[in-house]
Amino acid sequence: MNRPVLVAALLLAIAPLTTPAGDLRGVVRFQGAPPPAATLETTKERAICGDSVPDEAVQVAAGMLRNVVVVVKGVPAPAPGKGTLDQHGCRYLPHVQALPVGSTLDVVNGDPTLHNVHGYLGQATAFNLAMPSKDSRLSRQLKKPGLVVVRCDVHAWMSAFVWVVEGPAAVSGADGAFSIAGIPPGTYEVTAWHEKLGERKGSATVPASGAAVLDFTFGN
Ligand SMILES: [Cu+2]
Repeated sequence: MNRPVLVAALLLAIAPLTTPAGDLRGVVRFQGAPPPAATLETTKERAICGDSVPDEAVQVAAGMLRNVVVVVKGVPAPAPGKGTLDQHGCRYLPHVQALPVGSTLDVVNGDPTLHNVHGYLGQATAFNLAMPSKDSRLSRQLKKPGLVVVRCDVHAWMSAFVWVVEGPAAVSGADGAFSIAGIPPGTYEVTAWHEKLGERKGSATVPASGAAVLDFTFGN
């Protein structure tokens, strides 16, 4: 192998290790007076479900908004991974998650009763899994991108949201913070989605190393 070819081959070999990538991080704020903490009344199987469950739609703590899905547009999604959707006390856990397209969703029933996990992608059923007893476990691959809204046909108050994303993504935590790693340097559109409060758009220029900061604000 002559020298230029050897050098080119070496560069190709080490390229994956040296591809520059930065991070995007920020917080999601809720401006104005947050709605008071609410509950959803249960209507059956109260020995297992309790009299009520928390209404998890709008969760604000110290002015920060939880469960906002932040997605970077124009960058391929990370490799498919795994997510879990559990059922405890007649709630889905987690309430909101984001998974790269092609990921596998493991569904678990932690309750000693029948739940079902009916996922809708738009109007169409993406999956409909019966979970007859405690520790029932099923998996489904999420092949199509988009928002999967999950409902239980037995317990009408149960809901969860699984965003099957085509770009790097994160969900804001209880402190409103999110962080997405491994983004190639560049300027990107970034969307922030909340189940009740809609969508916000922003733009971020991600450096070759280090982090870009982009905050979002929802509210009244
Ligand atoms: Cu249920």
